[in-house]
Amino acid sequence: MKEAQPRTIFLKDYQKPPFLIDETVLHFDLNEQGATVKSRLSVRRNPEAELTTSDLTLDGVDLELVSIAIDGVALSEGQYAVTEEGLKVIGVADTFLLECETLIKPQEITCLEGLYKSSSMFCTQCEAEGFRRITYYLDRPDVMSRFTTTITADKTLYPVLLSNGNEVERGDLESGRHFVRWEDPFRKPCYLFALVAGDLLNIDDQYVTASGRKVSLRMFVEPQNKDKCEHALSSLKASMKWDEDVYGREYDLDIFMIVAVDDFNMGAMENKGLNIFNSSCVLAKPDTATDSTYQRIEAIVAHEYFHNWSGNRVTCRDWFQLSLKEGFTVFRDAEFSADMNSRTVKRIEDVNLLRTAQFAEDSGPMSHPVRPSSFIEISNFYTLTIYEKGAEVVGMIHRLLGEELFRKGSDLYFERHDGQAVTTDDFVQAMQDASGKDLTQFKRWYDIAGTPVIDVDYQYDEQAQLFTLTLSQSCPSTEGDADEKPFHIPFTFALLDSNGCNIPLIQNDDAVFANAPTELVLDFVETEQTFKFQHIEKEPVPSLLRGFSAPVKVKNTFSRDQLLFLMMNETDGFNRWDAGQRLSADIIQSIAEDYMHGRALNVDARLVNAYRGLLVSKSIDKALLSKMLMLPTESYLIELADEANIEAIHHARNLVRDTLAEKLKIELLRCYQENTDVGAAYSADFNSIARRSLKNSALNILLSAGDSDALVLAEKQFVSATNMTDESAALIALVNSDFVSQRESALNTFYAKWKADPQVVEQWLSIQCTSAKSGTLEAVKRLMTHEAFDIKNPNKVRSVIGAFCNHNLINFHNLSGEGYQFLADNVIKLNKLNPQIASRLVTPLTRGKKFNQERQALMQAQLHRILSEENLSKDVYEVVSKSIK
Ligand code: 0A1
Ligand code: ZN
Repeated sequence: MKEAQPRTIFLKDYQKPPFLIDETVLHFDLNEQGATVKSRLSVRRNPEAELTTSDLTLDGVDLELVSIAIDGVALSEGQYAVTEEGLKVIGVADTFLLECETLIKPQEITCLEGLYKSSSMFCTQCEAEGFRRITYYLDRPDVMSRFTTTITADKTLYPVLLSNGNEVERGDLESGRHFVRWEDPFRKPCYLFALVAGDLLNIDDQYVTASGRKVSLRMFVEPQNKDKCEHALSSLKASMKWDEDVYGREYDLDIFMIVAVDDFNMGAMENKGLNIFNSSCVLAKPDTATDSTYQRIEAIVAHEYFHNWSGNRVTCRDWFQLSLKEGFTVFRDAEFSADMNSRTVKRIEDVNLLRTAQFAEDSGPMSHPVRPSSFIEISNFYTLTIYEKGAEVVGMIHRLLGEELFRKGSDLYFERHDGQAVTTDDFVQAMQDASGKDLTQFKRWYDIAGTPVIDVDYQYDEQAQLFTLTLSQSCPSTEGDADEKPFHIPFTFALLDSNGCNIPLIQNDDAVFANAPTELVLDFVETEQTFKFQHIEKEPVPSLLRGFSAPVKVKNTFSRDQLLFLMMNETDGFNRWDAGQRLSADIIQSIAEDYMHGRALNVDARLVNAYRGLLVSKSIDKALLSKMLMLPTESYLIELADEANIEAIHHARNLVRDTLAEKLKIELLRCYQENTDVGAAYSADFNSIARRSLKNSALNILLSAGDSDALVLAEKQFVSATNMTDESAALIALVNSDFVSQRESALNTFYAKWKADPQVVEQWLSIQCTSAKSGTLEAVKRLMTHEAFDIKNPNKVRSVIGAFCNHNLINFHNLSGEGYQFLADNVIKLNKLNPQIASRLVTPLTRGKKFNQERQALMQAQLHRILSEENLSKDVYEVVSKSIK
């Protein structure tokens, strides 16, 4: 056990920085043994600081201090002190020039923070607190400085030397070395600093901004990836155009660079002018990347680009405000993806993630508000709550204000705070000031953790032709709290008649009938609130929380027949899909109950008929249909349960799927044929994606049920596919089937074909590890000894250990407890190598609450084992200690 427990940092303790750094001049000497970093910082006392101190305290981790001087005079012992956490310079003046030289060892860094090596290249990751691993600094986002960076290195090994801003000078040096100098004209916090050095190729493009400025777009990759850049570059151009059109935001430097690196903890990083991407989130060509990878790349490229305004030009005051940049930027990238593709499908995907994973986080031991009030390790707070719920919160402001006022608000926000480090309150204030809409109550969304629950009650009075809707809200995290106050919830609502047509909504008799809206965003602000709608001639079916207008749980109020009606007739695409999910979930849940009680198992024929209706429908949008064909996932079914029985859920869900395969074989085969193109060139437009998704879902359903006609189709598709979507879909279908020899042979063929391509190998690994059939614990352990696996590479860890523990639930939760032990073993191993990855990986062990006592005890035992490890990182300590009961 650690002797001293890690310190908790509180928002309430925030104080302005006592010193500011106006200029930061950096000089890097990159060598094979290590790197020398010289810094020249123009420091001055902050006139606004609450706290005056005579000493300057800088952050620094694992640095070797070589020299230190102030205003050109070397400091002697006693004038400074080096500690575990940094450097204290004693008794400084109001303004001075601080010069430091430090030695670092990028080659030895396995945590992938600061300056490190990924294969043959040097690269950096400074968010959140990585810069302190490069040099002594005020490593906090409210210290913004102008950076000049000179990099020197061997010219043959590292012909490309990059940093933020514009290149201002380059030249050759002695001994085969060279240098490049970069200047970033924009003040920025050090978490946005970046450096890359390597033997990289560049693929170039150009963008002309709305005001006519030419911007060079340059993507740097290792030579073997030069044909995988096109999609990222076209996504970048589309993002630049979209941000001009929708937010009036132009790019501000002469060059925008993207670099792909193989070893990266997250998806990508928005460093000013020099975005660094995980290779798996940026490299694509049709024969190696699936449709979902294409869409993910489009979204992540946009996300990082949008940060240039929401994050870089206007940044966060402190890390408690992380959602200021992340929630807003996720909202922006989601809107972008919705505009580029199917809006309904994008919403379905986002809500699916929110309801399965974010809701679980929000009711788990690490639950925190969108603006947390404390943390031990900030890396643990790059969460679904900060990102996805944060985006929902911004989305609700958008819904409450409407398009035009929201744009006025964002214009005011960017104008008012350009060049500043601000808070989520500043964001809401700008929205309020620009719109005139009072958002005081709304702010509660930022401060309170947990998912609010809405109870819906409604009545129809035929005589009075009156429909009365009563909504009541509560939040589990504030239950019993004397101060429990309601949230301001935008509740989008409609009424449908028996033909599925929207009925005009008249709340006030004076309203002119013809102009009455057919959809309303209700301001639901009381604990219990009633809304009345007049002139409703026949009993309607209510359409609730359309488009999932707020991140809440709506207690299920519908009968199966009503859900069937909505599944066939809802005019809101999201709600139509959701009705199908609710109906399927309800049916699976009752089969699971019967399974647990040893009763006969039957699939409600209404579901089969509904699916038949969808499959034969000529009018339904294919993108929506492709989503409707997917049954609720096991993770979502677990999230819906009070106490989940994974065996029962797994069995019941499979039974429903197999019944659909059996009863709808003809329709599914037709769907497969009708959506198969032979010889067509690959296109990633959303219609083509929907058609591929449809046919591959049909194939998967049939083959999982053991259909031999589907086996023939899958084998044919596997060998003849001209794109990775179809090739991997065929492999997935085979791997999830009981055709053992075909499964093994397909896996071997696939690996032999693609073993040189890391992005495809990642897919190969995760396809096996997520399959209930092929991904048993033994098989997963065997894969960890395969040449394709490398525990130091986060993508490989995610594809094997992460995939198994998060998505192969029936095997991970095996009652032997071996799955839990396996995860704990690997968390312990990774704790030393890469604490961020270790602490993210541990999540499934913290979700015990949903399972029975026996499983909970097994999970807790593993958490205790982890906690008793020596030298536990802050990252793992925080998650595990908060999860122990
Ligand atoms: N800001 C990046 C994500 C990111 C966050 C933390 C990192 O290291 C701890 C790396 C990247 C984004 O939102 O894309
Ligand atoms: Zn981001």
